[in-house]
Amino acid sequence: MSRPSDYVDTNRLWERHMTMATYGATASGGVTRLALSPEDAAARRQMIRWAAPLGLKASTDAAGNMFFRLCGSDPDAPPVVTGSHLDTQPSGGKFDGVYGVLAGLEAVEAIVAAGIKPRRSIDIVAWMNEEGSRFAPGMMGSAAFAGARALEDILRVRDADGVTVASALEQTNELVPNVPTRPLGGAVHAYVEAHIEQGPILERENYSVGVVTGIQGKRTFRVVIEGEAAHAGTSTRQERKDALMAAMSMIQALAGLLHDDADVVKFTVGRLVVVPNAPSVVPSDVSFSIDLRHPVSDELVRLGDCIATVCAQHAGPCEVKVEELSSALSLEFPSSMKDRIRNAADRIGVRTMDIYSAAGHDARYMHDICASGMIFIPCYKGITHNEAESALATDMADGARVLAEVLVELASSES
Ligand code: HGY
Ligand code: MN
Ligand code: MN
Repeated sequence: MSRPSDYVDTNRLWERHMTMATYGATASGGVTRLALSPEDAAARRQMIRWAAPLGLKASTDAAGNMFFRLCGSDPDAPPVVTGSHLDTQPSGGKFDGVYGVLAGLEAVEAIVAAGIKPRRSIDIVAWMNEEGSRFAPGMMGSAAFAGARALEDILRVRDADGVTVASALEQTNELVPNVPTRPLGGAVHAYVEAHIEQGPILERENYSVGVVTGIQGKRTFRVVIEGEAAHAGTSTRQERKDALMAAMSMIQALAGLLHDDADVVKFTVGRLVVVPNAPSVVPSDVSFSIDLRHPVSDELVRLGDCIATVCAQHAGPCEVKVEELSSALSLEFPSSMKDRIRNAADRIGVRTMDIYSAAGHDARYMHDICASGMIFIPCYKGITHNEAESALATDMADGARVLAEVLVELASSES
């Protein structure tokens, strides 16, 4: 009996990644496709063009998530959902997020080619703003879908130019016309996300597929420091309210406090904004981001709760405000989903290893509302959030083959 995985087409999957990479292509071979940008809209239109011949019904919700539905024989049964994100980091690669959306499309195309009509509908989803670089925090679309974040809260977030998510979403919808809307959220039977590992383990251990056991916890903050602009030549150190010096002192103190020899704590200051950012003016206003991660939730809580105190202690003559943008504890995916992925891979002769995710994914929010799981494939030397990100076509196809088998099983199940 032919299996859906037999119909996965390695070249088609690879070529679609190369086509998607043209939407926001950079001179050095990476991709800049920020959430709700014109490039994001182009990628969405491309998905519609690929989905239409398969009879997939496109729709979008109030959070800007996009769905492509393979209708099942029982329209009332909660659907199975698979996907990831199309937005990238500013200097991103061709595979982070995109692989999950295109592996979902490839798996569904294989299911259709195999002549399988699932009982449950299968939705391929492209979540809005997973990366959180233009609009912070990330995972906005999946968080709103799962009810972890209020829609109003995400719509009012502004980018560095003061553009709100609401108005960027309006522009995107104008650039992607005639897509029916659907209610935000709703019952989901199960969710499976395919993604590149964004680490070196699978490649080093020579596995093409990883069964993801869980995702480490992550807390993000924005620190805003208010000082006073002054002349670099005439103002004395005594009288200065130098917001950048205060920021440096805070970051130095946090780096010391969060340093662990075991190198498990992940502390990142990825964004630093200095105002007026002029060589001969003492900085009046500085803001910086904090991305803090740890696999042990208690540790993440304990360390994250120190941040506001440390910043206040190092503010000097400046004012400081610490805002927590997101907080998500570590999670373990249900064994039922891990076993299902492992068994599907075994059935089609794909070797797997269990692997923990140090990176965050939209599956984190779907885990709160339905049985969820993730399938990893290797990426070159674990390089990611970097224009040099790369993956092998054969690994991508193996991941899509396992995904196709899992989706058919889930979409055929009664309970
Ligand atoms: O930050 C993350 O973990 C994800 O790759 N956006
Ligand atoms: Mn991602
Ligand atoms: Mn990412």
